[in-house]
Amino acid sequence: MIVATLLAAVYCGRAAVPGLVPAPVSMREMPGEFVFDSGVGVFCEYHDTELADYLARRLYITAPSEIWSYGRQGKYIRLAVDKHPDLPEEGYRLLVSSDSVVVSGRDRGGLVCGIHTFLQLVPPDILPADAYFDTFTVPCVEITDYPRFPYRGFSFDVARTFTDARGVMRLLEQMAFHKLNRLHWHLTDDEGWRIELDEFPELTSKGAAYRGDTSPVRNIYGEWGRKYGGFYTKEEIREVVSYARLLNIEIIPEFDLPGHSRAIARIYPEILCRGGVDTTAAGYDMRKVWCAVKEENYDLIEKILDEICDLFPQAMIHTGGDEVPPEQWETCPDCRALMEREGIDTKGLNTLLQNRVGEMLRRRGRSQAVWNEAVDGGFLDGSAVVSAWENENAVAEAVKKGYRTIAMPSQFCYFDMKQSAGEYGLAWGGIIDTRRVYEYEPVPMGYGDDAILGVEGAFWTETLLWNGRWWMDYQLFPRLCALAERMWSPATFRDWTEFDGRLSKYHLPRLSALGIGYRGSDGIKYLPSAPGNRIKPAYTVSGSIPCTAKNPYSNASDGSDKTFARTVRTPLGGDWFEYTFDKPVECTSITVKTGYSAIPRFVVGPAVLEVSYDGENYQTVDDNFGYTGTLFPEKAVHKIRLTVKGFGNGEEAAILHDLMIER
Ligand code: TNX
Repeated sequence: MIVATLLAAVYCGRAAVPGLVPAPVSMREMPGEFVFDSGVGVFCEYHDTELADYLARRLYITAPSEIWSYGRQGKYIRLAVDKHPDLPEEGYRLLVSSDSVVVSGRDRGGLVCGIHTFLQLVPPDILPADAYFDTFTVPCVEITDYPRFPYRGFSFDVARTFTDARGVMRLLEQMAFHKLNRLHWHLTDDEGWRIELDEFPELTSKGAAYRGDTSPVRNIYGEWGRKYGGFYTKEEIREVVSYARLLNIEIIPEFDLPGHSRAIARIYPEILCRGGVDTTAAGYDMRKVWCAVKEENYDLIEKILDEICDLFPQAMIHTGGDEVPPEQWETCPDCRALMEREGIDTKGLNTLLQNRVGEMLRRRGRSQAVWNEAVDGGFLDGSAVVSAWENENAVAEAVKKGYRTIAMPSQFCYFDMKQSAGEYGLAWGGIIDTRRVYEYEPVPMGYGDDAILGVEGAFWTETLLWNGRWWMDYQLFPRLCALAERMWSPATFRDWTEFDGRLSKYHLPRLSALGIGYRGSDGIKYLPSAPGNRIKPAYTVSGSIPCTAKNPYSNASDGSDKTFARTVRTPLGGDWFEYTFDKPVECTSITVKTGYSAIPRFVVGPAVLEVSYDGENYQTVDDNFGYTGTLFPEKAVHKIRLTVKGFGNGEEAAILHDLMIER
């Protein structure tokens, strides 16, 4: 078997045309190949040992990396930073010949990009973290390559749904593999505060890092009562920042204000306005906007920025400014007086606040980035970088006004959007498939490439919740590969058929090898069942709460996935729902689905899911049921029951679907 695996590595992985993603500016294939064997070492210049170690680790070279000296004999891989006056920043040359591999960056960033190109040239079998090969081959090529845009970003929301430091580092590796160089880390929002601060330990200890249950922050999506979340310690943040730096990725932390601030406002309600907005309708203070007048607020922001700047040395800092609901300022006597005095409206007040916060950053020698709404006031400081997300107009507007602009219109760059009509995900920005991303042109009409700083993809996580890592992979890949090509490759490289072929033939196998659960072009990858395995035996649904006349219980057993049952009120602890089969059913799996089918709202959980084989005795299948759950029965199933726990879902109703039963 070992021999067979080695042969497979030697022969199958030999790519006739190495299909790189993103496509390099120029590549010349040459006859021959570099045969890697256990005698090959990695050599580097004195200051780059960490990169040499990184490459050695990825290739399972156990010999220590060595400092390069001329006149070496034998085969080698050499990493260098050389003067390339003809190459732009982050450019590199990669030369694979039969006795050596030389990766030569115009700067350290270029070297990192070149290393990742080389990692795409090795057979995919080499890429898994637990693979080990004594020998493999790489085709001889000569590549000269450099990026189209200096800023190639990805924005990751860890505030709505927390992803731990390891998960973030996994994302960094995926980004580096596609030559992205900026992680915009969305660390604060209404549903969570994820950074540990020395001066304000309550933010994490009192629970702004957790939502649901006894936490002061409640869920919006999913279950009102389930407690979940987390935060990063300073130590973890430093570790992530340093791993990012190794991979040529700068992290831009976001402290989103003045809106999107419910989590911090739940801990420090004194930051809110003195206003007459109704705060109790939800049985919970839903306000989320910092008062723009209170001087103590600016003191607090200064102190928070002190600690953020310390954690992210030299970085640009994002201070939000998006989606500020105007009502709270409109009803605050202090904010109203300020707006009157300055002759501005709430948009202007957002800009005024951002300029004050920007000033704090500039005093610390830092750049400020803001969402495009901050431009709307008309006097945003000219040094601010604008993340233009609402649409292509917002990009054009920011460019026209002369701001350094990051193009990330949601209609092309938001990977929380669904990829086809029937799939899970949001749709307000449209249905975005890989082709739509690939065909996106980020530079506004009439401008050249240097009109924008670059491009950014985004993954917002309010709907991620329980489906976790696989859904993230599914949403990011291969759409991120397509966007990476727009960020890196020349504008003229734009042939969908060629890209699609290159992707499926060469790149998807690499993603598989890296353990990425990408979406297949048919959307099949994640479907839990093979088509044709589904059976629809007769059963009835009942419950402790009546359903509406329009959406009765029978809708959850009518054989159609388009109809659903909807209760007349929210389910509370003790409420139950039951599915009773006419005849006990033999099957391999039964999936219980509740809530909307595209996003987790109106779910039944938190609940206990039970099965009964005899119609009388129940066995627990899942005592932490959220919105869906699958059971793999041991024998014919008679009944299935859901019993609601705790607070219920915090919405006005619950929705139940047909069971998905597999033969
Ligand atoms: C808009 S993008 C938002 C986010 C949401 C996202 C959902 C932006 C600046 N604001 O708060 O998570 O839509 O797609």
